[in-house]
Amino acid sequence: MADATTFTNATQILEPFRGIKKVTIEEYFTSGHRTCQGCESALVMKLMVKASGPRTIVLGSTGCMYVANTTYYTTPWVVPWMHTQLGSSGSAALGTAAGLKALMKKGKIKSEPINVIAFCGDGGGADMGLNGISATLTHKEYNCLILLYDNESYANTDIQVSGMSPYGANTTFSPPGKVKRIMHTRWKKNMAGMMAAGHTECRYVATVCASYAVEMMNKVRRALTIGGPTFIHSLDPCPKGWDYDPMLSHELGELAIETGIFPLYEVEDGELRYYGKTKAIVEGRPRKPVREYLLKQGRFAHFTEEDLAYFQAKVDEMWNKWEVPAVVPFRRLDAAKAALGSK
Ligand SMILES: Cc1ncc(C[n+]2csc(CCOP(=O)(O)OP(=O)(O)O)c2C)c(N)n1
Ligand code: SF4
Ligand SMILES: [Mg+2]
Repeated sequence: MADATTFTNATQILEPFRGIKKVTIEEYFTSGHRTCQGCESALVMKLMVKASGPRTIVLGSTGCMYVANTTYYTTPWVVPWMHTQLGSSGSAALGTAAGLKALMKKGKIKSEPINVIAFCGDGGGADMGLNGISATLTHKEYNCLILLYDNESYANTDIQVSGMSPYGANTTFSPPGKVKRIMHTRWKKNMAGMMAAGHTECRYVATVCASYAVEMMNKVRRALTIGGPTFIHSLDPCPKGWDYDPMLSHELGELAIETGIFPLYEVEDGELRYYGKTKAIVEGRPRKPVREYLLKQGRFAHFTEEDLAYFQAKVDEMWNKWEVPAVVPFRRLDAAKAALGSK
C-alpha cells in the first residue's frame, strides 16, 4: 500500500514550450481515428494531450471526438481514456479528480500529480453540460481542466444548430429557405467570458485556436499547472459542418482571429491578457472584414450584403462598445462613467 502521508494535492509543473523546436516529439493521440480530413478538433486532441504528457487521464463527452476516435477495437488514445455522457464533462472531471484525490489520500494508490482533462463539444459543453461545468469551476480544491472544442454545431449527429453556431449559419436545423433566408437568428454564446466572469475563484480561463499550436499547448500546460478547476474554449474549423475544402482549416482558424470574430486571451487570477493577433487588434491593428472569413464557407453561401453588414456590425460592437473589448459585454451607464471619471 502507498504511503498516505506523501499526499500534497500538487499539480504537475508543465513549463511552456519556448518555440516549436522545443515541443516534445512523443504523441499520445496517434493513428486509429476516423475523423474527417482536415478536422481541427482531432488536431486539438493531439495537441492537448501532447501538452499534458503521459500521466494524464482524458474523459470525453459524446460527440465527434468520442465516436470517431473510438470505433470498435481501435483508438488513437495512448493515455487512459473514458467516455462520459454528452452533458457530463464537468461532473466527469470533478468526479475523477475527487476520486484520485481520495485514493491517494487513503494511500490506496501512489501519490503523484495526474492531469485530469475532460473535453466536450459545443453541444455537450455550452448547451447541455453548462450546469456541470459551472459547478466544477467552483470546486477549487480539485485539479482538472475542461476543454470545450467548438466546431459550432452538433456535428456528430449531422450538423444541427447549437448555442455556439454563428448567426445565420446553414445547418440541418437552419437551412435557408426561399421565404426565410436566415433561419438561425441567435448570436453565439460568449462562453469563455461567461466562465471567467461567473466563476471568480476559477484561476484560469483561456481561448485557443489550433492554428496557433504552440500558444494553444502552452495554455493547456498553464491550465494544468496552476491548480484547481480550469476552462479552455477552442474554436475548431470543421470542413464538414462549415462546408469548405479541408485544406483551408488552418487559414480559417487564422481568419477567425484576424477578423476579430474569435479573440484569443486568457484570464489568470482575474487578470486579462490578450494574445497574438488579438493583442495587435487591441493595440490598434485593423481587423480584417468578416466577409473574408464568412465567404470561404458554404454555410454562409446564402448571405446577402445585408447579412454580411449585420454580422460585421455585431463584431464591431464587440470591439467598440463592450466594457472589456471582445471579452465582457457590459456597458456602463453614463452616470457611472461620470462618477468614476470624477474621482
Ligand atoms: C443525452 C443525449 N442526447 C443526444 C445524444 C445524441 N448525440 C450524440 S453526439 C451528439 C452531438 C454532440 O455535439 P457536440 O457536443 O457539439 O459535439 P460534436 O459532435 O460537434 O463533436 C448528439 C446530439 C446523446 N448521445 N446523448
Ligand atoms: S464532422 Fe467536423 S468535427 Fe466531426 S470529425 Fe468531421 S471535421 Fe471533425
Ligand atoms: Mg460540436
